[in-house]
Amino acid sequence: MAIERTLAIIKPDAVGRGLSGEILKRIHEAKFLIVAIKSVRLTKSEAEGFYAVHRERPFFKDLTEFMSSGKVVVMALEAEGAIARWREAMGATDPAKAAPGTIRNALGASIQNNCTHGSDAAETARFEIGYFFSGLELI
Ligand code: 3AN
Repeated sequence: MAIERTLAIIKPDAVGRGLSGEILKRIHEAKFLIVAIKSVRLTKSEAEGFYAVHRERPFFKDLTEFMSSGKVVVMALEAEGAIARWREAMGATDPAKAAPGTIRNALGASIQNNCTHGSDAAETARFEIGYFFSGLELI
C-alpha cells in the first residue's frame, strides 16, 4: 500500500471536552506520523470554505457554526493507506453506529459532535491539507 497523507481535525466538541490528548495518543498508537499540526479558531466563512462540498446539505449552517465555535486541532497525518486507516480509526459518522474501539464510538456525542474529521479520498486530502498548511509546513 502507498504512503499517503490525510487531513485530520480534532473538532471543537472534543477540544472543549479536553479530549485532544486522548485522540493524539490514539494517533500515535496507530503509528501515524504527524507531519504538521496546529491549533486554530476558524471563522464562519473559513469553515464554509472547508465544507463547501456540503453547502447544499440541510446541516451545512449548523455544521459551519459548530466548526467555528471554538478551537480545533488540525493535522496532516502520514502512513501507509493513511486516508482509509484514519477513517477506520474514527469510525462511522454517527457515533451510535461507529464500531466499538473507534474514536467516535468511544468519545463522540452525536452525528455533528463526533470529535474528529478525516479526508475521504486522495483528491479531498490534497485540497484539505492545502487549505490549512503551506508547502513549507509540510516538509
Ligand atoms: P464524515 O466526517 O464521516 O466524512 P461527512 O463528510 O458526511 O461525514 O459529513 C461531514 C460532517 O458533517 C460530519 N463529520 C458531521 O459533523 C456533519 N454531519 C454529517 N451528516 C450529518 C447529519 N445528518 N446531521 C448533522 N450533521 C451531520
